[in-house]
Amino acid sequence: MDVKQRMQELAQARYGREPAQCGDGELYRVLLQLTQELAQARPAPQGERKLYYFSAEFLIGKLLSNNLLALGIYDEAKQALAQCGKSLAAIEDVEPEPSLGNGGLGRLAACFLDSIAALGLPGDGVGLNYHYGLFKQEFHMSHQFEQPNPWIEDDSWLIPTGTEFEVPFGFGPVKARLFDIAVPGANTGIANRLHLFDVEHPAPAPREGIDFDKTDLPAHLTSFLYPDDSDEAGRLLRVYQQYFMVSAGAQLILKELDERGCGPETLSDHVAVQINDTHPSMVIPELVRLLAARGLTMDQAVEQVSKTCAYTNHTILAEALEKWPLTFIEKVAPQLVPIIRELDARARAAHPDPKVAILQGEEGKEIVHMAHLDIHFGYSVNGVAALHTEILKGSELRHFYDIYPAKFNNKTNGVTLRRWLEVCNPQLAALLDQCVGPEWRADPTRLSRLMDYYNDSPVLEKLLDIKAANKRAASDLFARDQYGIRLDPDAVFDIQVKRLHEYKRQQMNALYVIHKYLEIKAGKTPQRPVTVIFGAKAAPAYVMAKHIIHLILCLRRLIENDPQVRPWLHVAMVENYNVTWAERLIPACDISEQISLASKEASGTGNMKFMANGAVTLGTLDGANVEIAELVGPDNIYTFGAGSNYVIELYDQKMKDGAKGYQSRVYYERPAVKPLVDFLISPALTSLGDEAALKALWTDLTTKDWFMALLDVEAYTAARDRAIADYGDRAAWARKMLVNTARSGYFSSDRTIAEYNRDIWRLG
Ligand code: 26Q
Repeated sequence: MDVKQRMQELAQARYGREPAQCGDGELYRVLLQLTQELAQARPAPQGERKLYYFSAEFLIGKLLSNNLLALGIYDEAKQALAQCGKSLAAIEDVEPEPSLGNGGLGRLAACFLDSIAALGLPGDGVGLNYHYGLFKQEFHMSHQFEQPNPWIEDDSWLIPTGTEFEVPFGFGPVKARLFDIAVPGANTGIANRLHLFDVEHPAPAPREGIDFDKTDLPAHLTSFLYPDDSDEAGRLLRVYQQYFMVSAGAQLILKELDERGCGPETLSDHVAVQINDTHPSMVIPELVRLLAARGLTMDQAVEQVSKTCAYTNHTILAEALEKWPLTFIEKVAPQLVPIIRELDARARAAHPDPKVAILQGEEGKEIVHMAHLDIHFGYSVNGVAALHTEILKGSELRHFYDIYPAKFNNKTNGVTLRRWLEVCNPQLAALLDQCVGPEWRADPTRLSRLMDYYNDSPVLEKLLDIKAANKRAASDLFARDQYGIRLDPDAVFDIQVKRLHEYKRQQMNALYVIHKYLEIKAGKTPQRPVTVIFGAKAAPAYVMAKHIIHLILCLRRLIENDPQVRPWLHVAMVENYNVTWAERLIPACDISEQISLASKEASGTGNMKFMANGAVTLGTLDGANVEIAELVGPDNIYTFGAGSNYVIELYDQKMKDGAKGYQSRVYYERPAVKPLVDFLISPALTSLGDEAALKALWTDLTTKDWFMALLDVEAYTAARDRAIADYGDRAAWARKMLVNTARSGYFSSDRTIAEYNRDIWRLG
């Protein structure tokens, strides 16, 4: 296709004008249509077995640039636009960003779809079409507020398919309507699909905030993505959403199986279902139910489903492991209850240890352990980084590993370097083309050839120049979109962007800010200015997370108003951090903060994106940081803090005797720590914000500190000061950047998906 010509035709047909006379919004819709036409003309890949990737979240981000790239017309489109005086960046600004995910798990699902298509594998996503996504974050008076994020416009990536299924809820049937988003594969001629189910009559957005009438369930099933929090309200709604997704998805699978001319007794020969955390776990009993309804015996149905479904675990935080009261399921989908009882009975007969039972608790108060269902009746259980899988086998799922050692396997996460390097950092991508050849785009392990330039001054200079340019660009966009707030591009950019959670320890980062602030006030200026950038949404009901945001925003104000400190230290927090902000900030980062309490972060994927873009990691030996450290070597990463074995030991001690194990008070009393923590309740800070919130945070840190920020804060401060000092030797720092990019090829999601296919899916 001649892109320029087609753009002209579409601009004329839609708006009666030449592209040069169109506004950015009009050109966005022209390019959307053009891209859709090309993607929809592509055939689906064929194979014996087809994958269905079930996930409650697909954090896909904006799609225009990625789809242009996958369709092989990115450069052509950019040029055609340039010829009529338009910029692709400006046009992309118009595109609304869907927020169909909380964070890592949702973004991983999006990277996986990109890689499945790029490898030419037959695999579709199955999820929900949330109209208002996760909330949009606003800051007022240094507090977070939540608003709906409507993203569906008349012209959107959603393709109505006309396919509908009835989902049989306890209160009656609800129609599920299928919309698809095309997923074209880069460098292949094929396209897969992301299937998003929607209700027939979606409710309008609430006028203010994200509360809605919970009694009108059928209209609200696909309104919001329920956030990752521990609050009770809305949990029942989440079970309704989950059943809506898996029932419609299971019916789609059986319909497609039938269309291929295959009987239900051959399900596992033709279908693989990947269950992305336990959110879609009800697909197991639902498939059993539907197969039985199609004439299979219970034995046959269970066998087929057990050879079809595979489960990925993304967390070891006990509170995030889904356990639903059986009464919820009785209400939502009563037809599943006898099936779950039957599966539980079969599991108990084979494995009498009550710890591995699916149903636990006394009659009438039973709870369903969703992960247990997956492990007994799935054929694969995987963790998402080497350390995480070892912890699952040795601690969290030890009893299951004893029973089913062969089911357990590791699949270290990866990210699509098409979005996270090619599109978001075109200058670095071009330099890599020159140094290692453009083949790295199809085979990221070729990035290791960059090591040949370890002592090449012009290349090292170029790396520094590109980083500086990316920092300036990020500063400009920050000033444009974040209330005119300026970042100093000459400062060290030290960035922590991820969901707000105590285990990720943004509060420890804030304690470092206080440490620097107090040093500067005492006359000790740092070697160079540092800009500390945060981006994080807190779940609306997660009180402590909201207090931490408040602390960060108060520190920002404090420093803004202090002429002695401001030249040296700057705190910025992005409002409504999302995929688009990630694409702007990651290429601009010098120091990547990955400071979770060891053993708590299953993998992390931001850490991989930062690494590929030449940031140096400051992190604990947690999740995939461990693998990053092995790949880059000790000179090219800053690690610190307690190790995972020690942390697990501390928790075990506390479990056995509350007076044993970690005692935050002991660390609080240390002379280097106390002033930092006490600053939270100093008049300097409390006068700027909500004294009660800051006091609550102080009390938590000094008496509980469940995620042990005070245990690591001294080692963290030392490691961070060392990193900032090392930054001054520009040539040495450039080498660290080079090594990080050179070693990042392993973290391509193409590699991860090739492993899933080889070990789990075998799509043929
Ligand atoms: C559960 C019950 C009720 C309501 C919400 C939830 C819920 C929702 C989302 C629980 C968990 C999540 C999301 C988890 C998540 O994002 N995990 C991250 O997965 C990444 C991809 O594997 C890892 O890199 C991260 O380490 C892990 O935290």
